[in-house]
Amino acid sequence: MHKVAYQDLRGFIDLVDEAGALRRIAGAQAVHEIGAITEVAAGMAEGPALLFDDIPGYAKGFRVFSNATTSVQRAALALGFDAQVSPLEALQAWKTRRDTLKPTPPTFVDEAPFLENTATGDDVDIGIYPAPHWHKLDGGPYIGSGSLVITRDPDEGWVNASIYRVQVHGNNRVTVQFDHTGRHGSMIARKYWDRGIPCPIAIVHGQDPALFIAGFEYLPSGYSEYDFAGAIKGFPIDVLRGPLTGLPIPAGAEIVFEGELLPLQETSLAEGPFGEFTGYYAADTKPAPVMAVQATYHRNDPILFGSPPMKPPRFHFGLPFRAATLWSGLEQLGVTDVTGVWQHVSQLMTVVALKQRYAGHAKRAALIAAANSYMGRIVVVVDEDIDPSNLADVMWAVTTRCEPSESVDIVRNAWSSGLDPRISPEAKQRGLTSHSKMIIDACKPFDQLATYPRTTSLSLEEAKATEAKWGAMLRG
Ligand SMILES: Cc1cc2nc3c(=O)[nH]c(=O)nc-3n(C[C@H](O)[C@H](O)[C@H](O)COP(=O)(O)O)c2cc1C
Ligand SMILES: [Mn+2]
Repeated sequence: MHKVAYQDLRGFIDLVDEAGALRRIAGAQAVHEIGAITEVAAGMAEGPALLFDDIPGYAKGFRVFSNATTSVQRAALALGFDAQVSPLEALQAWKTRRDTLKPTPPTFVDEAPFLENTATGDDVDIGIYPAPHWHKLDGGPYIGSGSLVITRDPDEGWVNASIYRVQVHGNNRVTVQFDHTGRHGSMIARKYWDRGIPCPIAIVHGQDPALFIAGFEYLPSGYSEYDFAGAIKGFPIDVLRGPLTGLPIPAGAEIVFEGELLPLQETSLAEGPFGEFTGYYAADTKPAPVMAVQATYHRNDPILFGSPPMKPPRFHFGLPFRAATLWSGLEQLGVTDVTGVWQHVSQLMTVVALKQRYAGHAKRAALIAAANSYMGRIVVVVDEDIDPSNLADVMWAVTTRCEPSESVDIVRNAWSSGLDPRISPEAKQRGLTSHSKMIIDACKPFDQLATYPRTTSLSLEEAKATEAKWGAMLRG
């Protein structure tokens, strides 16, 4: 069975360090500076992961880790893949494995390092943790930008563990922000609130990247992210029953909050604004449910996991996991000969590569991709000689195989969201958060396949073979 080479976040950081991709930074301020450095590093080609220490105003050893999986290499490492394969090969390997993953339930254990430091009741002070102000206009410090929020369905008993942002509002108060009421965390909380009781909740600030990836996946209700993360790792996640809530908490967690998410109808705080993954602010503040933090736990010298949204193409994951899901979806719907799917600009542009078999094949794939591209305005289809992960190649196809007057379609009133900066405030007010999508058919016209001017370029296979034989010499 496929296994990853790390147990917990620290194990992953060690692997990143061994790969030469970790930078230790001392003295950066929690207000805007950690965020600024994270953004600049994420904008570099294969930019490094960052471990901040000696943060002014906080105890030495209380660290922040950012850009965990922002590079292709580290996203592949998180999945336990050979970092040497090409980005598209890594995504294809993930697609294939994801299709056959066996849910792997967690194992309960009795000890966890996070019990090294505990505080309850009046002793709770979340101000000891270096929660960054990530972007300049953010409404406050966010201790949770990539934190795992754990709740249990009161009727069915299954445990949800997903990523929702967490803003600090005081010594023992945070808010949890659900983008919409269909989030499992929101649906579960509402079941408690409808009975007039608060929802027991645990938040982990510092989990391993398998849990981070699982927490981002669209899983069906009832499918615990713990089981998915165990499947990614190839072995079960060790969990400890939370002393206060009884919720399963990853034993390898760095910082843990336990408490109650108070009924939104009774208590709320103004949440945000917070910089979004589009590179813009979406709204001013909105009322969000409040967690009363009743207990905190942390390992000695805890590491706060941070994954702020940043201006594209910077993204939480160097491999576009949702493109893999779309790729397998195309196959399941019977679209043959798809040679690759990728998303650029932080998921806002989707590219499908395929070998055309029949007239309309490319458009069939493009329409499915368009329908499933959340907030994405541009969908491009290219032939099989184009690597969809290579934006320069994709644009070469667009500029040499697409005739705009014939090859572009606009699909109106399609799936976007209130985060879309281009939708007018009036439309959003009316609940109209759809936009249009441009489909660019950058494939050679089907009836010209045999006669299209031949390319001067090496095929993908030839380029790969040449790289294998001569690459070391070229790199010097
Ligand atoms: C770094 C990061 C931050 C996120 N922040 C939020 C958030 O604040 N609110 C939200 O509803 N979804 C957020 N998401 C998206 C959800 O985690 C994602 O859609 C997940 O599949 C939801 O899980 P669920 O179906 O269990 O609710 C974030 C994802 C990532 C990777
Ligand atoms: Mn879920």
